[in-house]
Amino acid sequence: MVNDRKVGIVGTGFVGSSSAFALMQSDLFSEMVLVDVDRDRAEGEALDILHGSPFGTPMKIYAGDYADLADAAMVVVTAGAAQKPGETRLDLVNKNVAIFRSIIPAIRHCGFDGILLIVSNPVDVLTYAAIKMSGLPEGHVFGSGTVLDSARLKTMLSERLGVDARNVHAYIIGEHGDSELAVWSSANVSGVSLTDFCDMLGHRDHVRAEREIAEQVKNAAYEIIEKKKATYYGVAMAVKRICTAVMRDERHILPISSLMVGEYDLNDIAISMPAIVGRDGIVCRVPISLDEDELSELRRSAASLRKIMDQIDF
Ligand code: 6V0
Repeated sequence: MVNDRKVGIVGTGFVGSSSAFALMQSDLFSEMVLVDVDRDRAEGEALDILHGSPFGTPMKIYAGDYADLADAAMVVVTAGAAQKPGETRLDLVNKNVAIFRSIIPAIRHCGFDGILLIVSNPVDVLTYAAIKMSGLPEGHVFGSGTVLDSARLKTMLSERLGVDARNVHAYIIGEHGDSELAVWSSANVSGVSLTDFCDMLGHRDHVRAEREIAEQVKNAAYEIIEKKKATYYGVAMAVKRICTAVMRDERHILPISSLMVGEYDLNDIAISMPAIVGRDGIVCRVPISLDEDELSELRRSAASLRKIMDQIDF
């Protein structure tokens, strides 16, 4: 029996503990179990977060084992090595695929039958690995993908345009990493195309500005890691956003990483594109229109992921 008010987090480092802290304040769950190979770490984080919960909605928060995940409605996986300064997300691949070989079967063998959200990097490769290793229905396993990158894009556009980030509709799609792309052709501010909005504000050289912003989004993680060694608050809010879409059955459109089945002629690869997300996981993917350049960039992004995936025995 799935407990609709229970969430598990595997990996309680920077990202896992920040996600737990964000979820404690979300009112989505009344029970949260934290699992980590470093049991002391999981226990310490659980206690620290638990002690703050009476200021929100009191809930049960504890360190546990895989068996405690059996009836969770959602499990969020943030375990694994993180990027070091100068390292790309794809450099992490071998270390984290090896860690997934122990984590994912353990989650499955405990009887877990909920929604599995992958956050560890490289998130697209690890989402694919989790789909293959878990045996869960394909729509129940997906990655946080470019949800964070799209939030970074909206933040930067909002600052440039002087408008609420929630009125900015724009996506980063493709790999969550160096080959990701911004979909400028359909970017808009509350229905007004970005080009028209820039014209309205008297911003002239917006093509150059778009290029700069896309680069800043792509390099945001590197910049933060260079300055403070890790990134975690932004992604924790992305985790909370995705969990909200699932647990409240919002059918919200989010650029998660999921298994492609012919969209944009891509198959057997997990990559980010917008999808409707609800209580049963992925309701359907939404293949937004891309212009010719965007389509070839997306295919290039998929090809760079494929090159890495071909070296791994899933
Ligand atoms: P961290 O602070 O080193 O935490 C990792 C945690 O995983 C540690 O507590 C480890 O003990 C634990 N761990 C390692 N092996 C296992 C195992 N076999 N079973 C259980 N727990 C294990 O790293 P941090 O929290 O900073 O990053 C975690 C992952 O998130 C990394 O792969 C990052 O690259 C990734 N991120 C993903 C983002 C996204 O947008 N998808 C954003 C930021 C980071």
